[in-house]
Amino acid sequence: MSGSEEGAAVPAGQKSSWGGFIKQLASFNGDLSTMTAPAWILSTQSLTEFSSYWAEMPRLLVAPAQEKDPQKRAMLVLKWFLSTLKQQYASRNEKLGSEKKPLNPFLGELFLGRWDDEAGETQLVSEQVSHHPPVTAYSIWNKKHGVRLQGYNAQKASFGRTINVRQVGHAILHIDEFDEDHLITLPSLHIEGLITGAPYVELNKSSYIVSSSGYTSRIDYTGAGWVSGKKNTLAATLFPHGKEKSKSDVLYKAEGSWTDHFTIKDAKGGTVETYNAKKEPKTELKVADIEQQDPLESRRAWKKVADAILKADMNTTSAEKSKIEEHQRSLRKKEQKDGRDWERVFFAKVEKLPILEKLIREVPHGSSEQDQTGGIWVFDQEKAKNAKPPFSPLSEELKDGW
Ligand code: HC3
Repeated sequence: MSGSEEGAAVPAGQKSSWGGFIKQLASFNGDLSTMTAPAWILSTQSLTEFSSYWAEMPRLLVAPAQEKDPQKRAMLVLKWFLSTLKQQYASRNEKLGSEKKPLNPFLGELFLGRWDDEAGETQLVSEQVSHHPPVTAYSIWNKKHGVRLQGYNAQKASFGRTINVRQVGHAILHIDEFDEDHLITLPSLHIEGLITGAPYVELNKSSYIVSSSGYTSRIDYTGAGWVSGKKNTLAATLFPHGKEKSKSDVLYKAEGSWTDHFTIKDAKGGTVETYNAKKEPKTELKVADIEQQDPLESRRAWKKVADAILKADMNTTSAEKSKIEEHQRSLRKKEQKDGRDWERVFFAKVEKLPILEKLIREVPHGSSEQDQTGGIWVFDQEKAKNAKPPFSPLSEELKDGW
């Protein structure tokens, strides 16, 4: 049987459920958290974990902090961003053979971890700050290098030929040494391989990185169905603010593949950076043992569901999922009765974020879209300082209030 045949990758005996899933997508309402998929395509990983994909190579995240020239710094931020794409959008495919359906985080779900390597300690806090719409916020920081990445995201999906996903939200990389911010917008994506039963992500359209030092990068994504004919193709240009249309103002160009390799060239065409996604070593994320985790921490909260998925025990999977959902419903009812809202552990909602408002103006048609993410979410130092143990392994560090 050829790999491109309808349902070729669907396990034996599951073809009709897969066919039913595809048919049901035609009436899909756009809220990915309400999508029900066949059991064999369920992932044991919740979306709160996905925030870690931003920093699996901490040395690339902190590299811009060592560069004195703002133009080169912006180029290194572009290089780091492009290096995260494979982890974000193709790593599950590589590990599991296809893109599975992640667990829908519950309100207040946490995912905490740390990377230790030559870049020092890089820490991660990810929190589900909204359930309707589903929004995940995160903060990733490396104190030694004075670098912090903060962001939040939601997804708006639609179904045409396939599942199309527009990401709402943004990330901001702050570099202390230069008091500089880089606003990062998030690419759109769609799911390929639905027909064969081996779904994978392709990126499309464009995303931007806008620096407070005056530079913008525009990244264009194309896939197999385009002129290039190649999967996961990227082409980026870096230019001074407002010069997107002027070819002579391009300072750097990046070209290649986000799952294979790309090069960055300067205005004279000289190669200044190369990156090979297949060779670049990753640092393993350290997460506390499940027994030491807080009940709100993702892997502890979902353990019974994840164990049942791994055993392909669908009755237990849905029974354990229902327990979580019912508990959440009763919490919401109680909050409503008491006239209070769920207290987020690490993040707070703000009305305005001046740096976002300022930098987003450089993005064509850009806006904060805060109506679609339940507000603008920022890491709250005070909340983090007071976060009760055992939000390990971060608790001591968080108390520093950095
Ligand atoms: C669309 C997606 C959920 C959202 C995932 C996001 C956008 C989350 C934020 C991360 O930073 C980046 C990211 C990567 C992958 C995105 C997922 C790919 C597939 C998943 C759908 C909900 C699953 C669709 C079901 C199925 C069976 C076709 O895989």
